[in-house]
Amino acid sequence: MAQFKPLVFSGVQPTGNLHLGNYLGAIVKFVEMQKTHDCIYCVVDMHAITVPQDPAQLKSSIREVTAAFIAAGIDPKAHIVFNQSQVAEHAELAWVFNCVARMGWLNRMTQFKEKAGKDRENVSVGLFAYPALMAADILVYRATHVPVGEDQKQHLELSRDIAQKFNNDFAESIALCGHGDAFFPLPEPLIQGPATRVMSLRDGTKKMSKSDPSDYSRLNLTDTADIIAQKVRKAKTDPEALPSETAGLAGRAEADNLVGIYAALDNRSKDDVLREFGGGNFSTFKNALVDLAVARLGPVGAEMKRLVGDPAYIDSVLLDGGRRAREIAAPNMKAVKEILGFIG
Ligand code: AQP
Repeated sequence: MAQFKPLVFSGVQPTGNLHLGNYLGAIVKFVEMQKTHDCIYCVVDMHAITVPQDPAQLKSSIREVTAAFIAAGIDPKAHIVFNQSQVAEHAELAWVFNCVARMGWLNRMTQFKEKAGKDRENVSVGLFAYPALMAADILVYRATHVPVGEDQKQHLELSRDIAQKFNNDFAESIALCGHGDAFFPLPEPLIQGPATRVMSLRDGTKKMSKSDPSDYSRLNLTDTADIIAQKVRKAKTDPEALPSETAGLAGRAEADNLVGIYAALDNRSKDDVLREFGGGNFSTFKNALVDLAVARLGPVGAEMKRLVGDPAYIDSVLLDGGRRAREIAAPNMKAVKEILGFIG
């Protein structure tokens, strides 16, 4: 198989309040990957419109996600930060991938089933085709590594299947056009880091999510210290004391989640956290969790608010990133068209 230059790509949707799950599951890893790789981080606004969006709200959410990236420590000069819709090649390659991906593959996507629910006939075609656009986001840069939370594993596997099928279907043309035995890398999901699946504060069996109607289900990056304290104190628990070892968290989804959040925020293992708090009651533990969450999220939220107050700066970052992203995407898309047999 051809060798590809290591390149990281990942995206976040501008669809509402960024929460602790997005932060620990994705953004913290984005920051880390900058030390070892060239990285492209994208505010995926075209994914956002797969469900209805208010245009004014969408614009401010795009700026807010960009601000979160920068506030968390992503360097938009050393790496690339931009919003997806600026680079038309994402949509162009997505169409090609719509023609490569099979209906059966997309029919198996659990996120579509969850989001469409009983209203399947009424959701947008875009919601169904979302994973093909996601594959295009990654592969239009021929990116090799994709840091994501656990919930995106299935979509990443589909991206690999699409890349593989394209490489197989067009193997002869790929070779004739001088690209060896494969045009696309098989992108590797990086599902690791502090917390790959942060659960809702109200229900430890559901993932923390932007679209949960209860704001008490999540800690938002811009929550004030008072709000964080209220949400953590109201977080669902059970009547038992905290166990002294992780084995004792089995079957206790809410306790497991809170201990996992504490461990992730403090860069410790769950066992280590339980050595400190095991045997104690939840109220002592929750007080410590409030202090830790405020200490970790407070500075990020404050910096986000400062950056959002300077939209001209945020927009300049996105425009510069868009220009640099296009420089990589355009020649790749041109090569895809040549491989397909298109003229021009
Ligand atoms: N609860 C989570 N735990 C760990 N990682 C998570 N991610 C999302 N929720 C959790 C990761 O955050 C990145 C950006 O996600 P996204 O905004 O592009 O899409 P999403 O997964 O749809 O996020 P939400 O918050 O759950 O939104 P809704 O409510 O619209 O479904 C991804 O890497 C994701 O894995």
